[in-house]
Amino acid sequence: MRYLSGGESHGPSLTAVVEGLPAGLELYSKEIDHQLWRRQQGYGRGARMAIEKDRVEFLSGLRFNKTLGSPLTMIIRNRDWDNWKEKMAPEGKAPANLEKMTRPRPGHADLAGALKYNHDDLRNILERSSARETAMKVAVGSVARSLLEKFGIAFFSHVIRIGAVAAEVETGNLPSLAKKIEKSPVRCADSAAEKRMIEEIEKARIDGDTLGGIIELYITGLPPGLGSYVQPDRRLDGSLAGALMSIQAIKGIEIGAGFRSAQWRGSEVHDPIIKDKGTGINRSSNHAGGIEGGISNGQPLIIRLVMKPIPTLTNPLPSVDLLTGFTSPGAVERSDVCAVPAAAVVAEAVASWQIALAFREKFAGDYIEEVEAAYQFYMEKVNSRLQKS
Ligand code: EPS
Repeated sequence: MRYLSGGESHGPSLTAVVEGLPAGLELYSKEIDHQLWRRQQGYGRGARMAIEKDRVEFLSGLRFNKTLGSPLTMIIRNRDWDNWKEKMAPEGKAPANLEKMTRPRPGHADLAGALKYNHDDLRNILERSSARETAMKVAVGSVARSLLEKFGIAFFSHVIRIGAVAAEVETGNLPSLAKKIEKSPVRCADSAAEKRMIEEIEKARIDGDTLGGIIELYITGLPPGLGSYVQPDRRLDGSLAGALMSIQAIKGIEIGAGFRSAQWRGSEVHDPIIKDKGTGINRSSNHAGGIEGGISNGQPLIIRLVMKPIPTLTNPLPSVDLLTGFTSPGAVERSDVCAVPAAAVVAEAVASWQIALAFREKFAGDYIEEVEAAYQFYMEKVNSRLQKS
């Protein structure tokens, strides 16, 4: 499977073409729209989210809610386009009063992008580097998720830190806390931490500043055997890390015990293989976070992501005006104070797509029944080898 997307933040729409889905997969726009809605939530978002009401439209590849096996084209219209038609017109001349953006924001793609593409208006960079693109990441990921959910794979996410405030929530409890997390404005099940996170965001807003944080993903129901050790680019941990790090503002990733593995001994890090009466051959812990040797091992996937604070500051850092050459504060654009809760939903979607790629590699097939048959054949073998009753 593969996909490409296009679209500027204040252009007419975001578009994606997804290829390689099995034919016969049921897809419903209302399910994708629900994921798009989840991404738009979260305390600390800016005024833009009051304008947008993201909805997907299918333009090809689907008939009577079933995929055809042909490219699936999806579009999400930008409501804000109404306010940008002249300034972002694909054709014609720039309006006479167009103000170019010439003061790059430290931490944003502005300066490096201007040098790379030789633009003198930084808007030509920020429009595509903007996290608006994550709306389509979520739509594409939701399609993948629809496929994986048929095979019992479930996705959970929560926020375990915003700025200085850390939450205390047991990762294994995420499925039972899912409802509470969905209702939390910061996707946090620890009520005391939630309150302090909201206070931190308010303080940052007053100071013209922004906040990052840490997201945790918990993915259950994966069969063992996705990914491979035989070539570096087939390792599931490598491909997940690459894809998740490509989400705007993500600066670090750890899988399972991650950075903590450095301070423990091998006997403390590795997960003993045990024989359990109920579940057959199993593990007594999951520090590996569900991946060993680049392959899913049948345990839940546990991934943590660090998001840096958003670079657009209403109290901006020093910069240089590329037009005049004089020192000048970085440009101020309407933006969010904190988008960590939204990034958690994006991370679920990106992980869905990446896992679906590995799933399709293992369980190929041009139509859904072919995929199901391959999955069942394999799982019967796996369950018998793991002595599961
Ligand atoms: C973003 C800046 C803001 C955010 C945007 C990401 O957009 P605007 O400049 O239009 O206010 O709202 O996020 C989204 C539009 C979105 O859908 O998440 C940026 O500079 O990255």
